[in-house]
Amino acid sequence: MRRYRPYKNKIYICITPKRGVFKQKGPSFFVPAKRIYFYGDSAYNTHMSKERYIAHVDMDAFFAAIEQRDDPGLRGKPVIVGADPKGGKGRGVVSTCSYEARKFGIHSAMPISIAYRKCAHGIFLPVDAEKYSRVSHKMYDILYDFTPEIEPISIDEAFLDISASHHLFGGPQKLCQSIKSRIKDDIGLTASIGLAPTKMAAKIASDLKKPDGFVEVAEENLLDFLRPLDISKLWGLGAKSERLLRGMNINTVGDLAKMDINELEDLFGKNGAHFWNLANGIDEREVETACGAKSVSNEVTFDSDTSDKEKIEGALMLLCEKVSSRLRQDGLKGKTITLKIRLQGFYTFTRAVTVEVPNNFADVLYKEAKRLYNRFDTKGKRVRLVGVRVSNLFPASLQNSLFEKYTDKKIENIHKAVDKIKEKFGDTSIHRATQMEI
Ligand code: DCP
Ligand code: MG
Repeated sequence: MRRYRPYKNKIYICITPKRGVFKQKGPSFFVPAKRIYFYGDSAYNTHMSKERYIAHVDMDAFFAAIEQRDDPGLRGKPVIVGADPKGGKGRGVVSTCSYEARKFGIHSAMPISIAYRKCAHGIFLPVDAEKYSRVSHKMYDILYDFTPEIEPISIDEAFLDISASHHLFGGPQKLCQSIKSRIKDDIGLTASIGLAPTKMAAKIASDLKKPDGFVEVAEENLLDFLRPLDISKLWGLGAKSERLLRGMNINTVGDLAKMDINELEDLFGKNGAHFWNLANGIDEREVETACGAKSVSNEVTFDSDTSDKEKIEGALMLLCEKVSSRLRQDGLKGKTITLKIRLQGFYTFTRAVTVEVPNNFADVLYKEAKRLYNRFDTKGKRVRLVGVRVSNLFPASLQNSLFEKYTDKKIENIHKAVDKIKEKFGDTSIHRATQMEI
């Protein structure tokens, strides 16, 4: 047998979270020359993966409610905020109206002359944009006390990803109730909140029990929740597409969910798969915080479609290394790890998980990406492409008290050492043992 000794006289650096960095002469396994191997283990057991909890907060009758708050004489009365009705001859529209005015069929964007006809005895008030904007700032200040992950949608409406912070407030439901109480106590107004695993469901839920509502859609009830909804509730479905579907007797989200994805793709192109996904509760869109880069990602297409688990996991590890490096270069950490899988036939899926602690460690990314991949059912199809994306980004320097207890200086130092090695010897100088060429 040929003796394989390419490692003679070479120094190998092994790094383990437990033992730190040490040097040894020659490894005990076959590895390509000039490579330094990095052994990670499950050093991140404290970083529990979590289900997604997205809250959609929407103030009730916002402009009108502020006016009622400031003038007790308006409470319980139909208040219409908007253009001057000029005795029914006014131009312009209704901005909003109190729930008492809604009973007369008045709503936002309705011509003010029609609103006047419907409720001439209503109290018509002009828009006080500056005042509403001040209240809006107070509302956002309250929301930021519960999570930094906020996507502002409008003056009175925002998405919150509370997956990582709810444990500090006694769970997702308690956190939502606390937001409602704070808004009531501090600003004297009511908000309605929808809590769900997806943005679309959270948004629909917040509207169901207005005013002062709270509706939770648990992960296991998501499909039951979506099924009876009218298809007009589906995000992004235009009036033309809606008419087309109704013509085919598809009237509810459940009807759409049962359709063949191929048929939908024939009808709506790539939007077809998107609608099918939404109808089936698949909505990986994230809460996009207003902070610079939204995500860092990398993906690879295999030379030929493959079912080889080792090859796919090797590819994932390489991708995680690259994303991790890029995050650290850019001084960022992220909390949401998304796996992208394209199967033969070009079917593309994403699966995401949010971890408690923002991080940029390749080990954590790989552990999560691998877990997502292992949970994914390819239904016997071969894999064409895999990708890894990290989002919900934070500055790496952020000493956020929400996460402080989890930071592990040792592990941080190991990654810094890896970065230094890469800086000196190049990107390919250091890899994990299971990582494969692709
Ligand atoms: N607005 C407006 N013109 C519109 C819609 C809204 O000026 N066409 C303003 C007035 C609303 C505020 O934006 O008070 C928030 O819009 P919403 O759609 O959230 O409506 P409301 O908060 O008034 O009522 P709801 O309880 O239905 O959320
Ligand atoms: Mg509102």
